Amino acid sequence: MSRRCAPWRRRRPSTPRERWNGHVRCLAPATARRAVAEELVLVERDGPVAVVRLNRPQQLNALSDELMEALVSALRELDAEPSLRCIVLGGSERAFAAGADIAELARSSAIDLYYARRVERWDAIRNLWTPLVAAVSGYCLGGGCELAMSCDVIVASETARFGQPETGLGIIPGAGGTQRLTRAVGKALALDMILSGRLLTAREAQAAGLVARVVAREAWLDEARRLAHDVAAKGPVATRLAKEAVDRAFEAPLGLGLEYERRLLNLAFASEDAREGLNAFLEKRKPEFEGR
Ligand code: CO8
Repeated sequence: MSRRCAPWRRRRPSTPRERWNGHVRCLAPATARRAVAEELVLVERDGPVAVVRLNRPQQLNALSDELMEALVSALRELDAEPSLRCIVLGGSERAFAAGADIAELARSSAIDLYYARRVERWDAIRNLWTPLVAAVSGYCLGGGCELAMSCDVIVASETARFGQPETGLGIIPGAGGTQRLTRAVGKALALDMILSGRLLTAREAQAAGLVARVVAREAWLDEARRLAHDVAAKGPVATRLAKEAVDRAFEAPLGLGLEYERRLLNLAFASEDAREGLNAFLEKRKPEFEGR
């Protein structure tokens, strides 16, 4: 059965179509936008873990405005789900992400960038409660590297290449690269990468402290999933508070950071999860955390 297009469909010939039982189905604009967003970001649930994959393979997952919008909205939705305990964020085998979309940047004025609220999207990722594991294979460059660094842990395939090549385009890293990379690998290596465009191999990135685990080419996603399931098995209140406390280590002097940690420990201690975890150990059983 094929359907006639609604009048708005005829006025907007560029609205995406969907193949449905061999026929073209016309999509209302909101539905069409959602379909496009769903294609740009693939979400798969695996119990308490979600795997979110960037999906612009022709452009090596370059982070267009549309892709970032879809990504942030998918992550926010997942973050609000109480049963979700950890998120894996990955790309394809060839590229985690090759940076911001250069064609889009070239078309933008400084004022476009200023008003585009792009930075707010990056803040939204940083402010997620749920622990995020970046699963990196292939190119992880520019905004892609900044995206991986916005996650809590990076698992890399031995094929991964990390870099901040923005100065080669006449710009500088703008989504945290100059700050997070420097904190992760130190000033000497960060400046080497940012000024010369040097790419780090996965092993170099691991030795420098940017990457937590390096695995064989075929294992990048499975290892990230495995790690996410390990995180998901822990007390959810505790993993969220621990992430918050570690992040604070990069923002506050030691004394304030220790004070913050003490307060978060008290908060964790007051949770039902803490009662459950401590008692389960004494009763020699597996804890059943409720995230409260
Ligand atoms: N943007 C848009 N398209 C891209 C990008 C990109 N970043 N990277 C690759 N592509 C496209 C290519 O144009 C090409 O498209 P087509 O087939 O239509 O010609 C396709 O992807 C495949 O790329 P290549 O043919 O170049 O593939 P190679 O294997 O030869 O090279 C590289 C792979 C080395 C990754 C190469 O593509 C490259 O150097 N890409 C650009 C890397 C880069 O400079 N990234 C930094 C971008 S700027 C940035 O990230 C700033 C972030 C600031 C954020 C601010 C937020 C507020």
